[in-house]
Amino acid sequence: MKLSIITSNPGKVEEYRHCFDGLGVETVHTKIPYDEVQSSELEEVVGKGMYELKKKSISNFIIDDSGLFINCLEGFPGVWSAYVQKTIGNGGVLKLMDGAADRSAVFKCCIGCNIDGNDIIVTGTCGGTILEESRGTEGFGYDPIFSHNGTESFAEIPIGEKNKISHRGHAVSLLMEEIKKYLIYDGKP
Ligand code: ITT
Repeated sequence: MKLSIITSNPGKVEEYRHCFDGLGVETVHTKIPYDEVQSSELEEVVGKGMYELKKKSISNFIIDDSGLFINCLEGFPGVWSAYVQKTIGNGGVLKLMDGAADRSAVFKCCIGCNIDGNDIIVTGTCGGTILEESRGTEGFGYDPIFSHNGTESFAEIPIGEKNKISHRGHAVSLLMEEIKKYLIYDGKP
């Protein structure tokens, strides 16, 4: 099985490669621009993105819309995570949370997968907390300020460990369950 990972984000590509390597799925990184609609739902962004790509006759691919939802900021940056990371960055998010008692947050990853003419959309989550300061050099994006266990940040753990517990790792497990169902289904009623 071969899937194109369509994204502009090299951090995502590395995580998908690492996840899929052990699952017998070959991945190819492909950069194809497509319109990302403005929506408050990751699933809607992914659904419309898949539609755009299929209109261009592209098949057997994965797209990923993800984000960090911080409870005391009412889910911000959420679907605006990429823009917020590029503008105010982790330092800006920490400033917004200055003095916040509730530092809980959830990472979400919505995968849209087109495989042999079938569309699968799954969403993985990972709950945790926002640390008081940035820590670590691994990973990308919000990894230095997010901790799944309240002690180490995602940027302080190796990629293999992050994949075991992360929103993206969770989404890949859900996706593989769906793909397996479809592979054993022979089309007969
Ligand atoms: P593509 O749309 O091209 O895939 P992108 O970086 O713009 O790349 P998103 O629109 O899904 O991707 O933006 C989500 C942002 O959330 C991303 O840019 C990161 O800053 C952040 N993010 C997502 N997953 C993350 C993770 O596992 N660790 C840290 N930050 C993450």
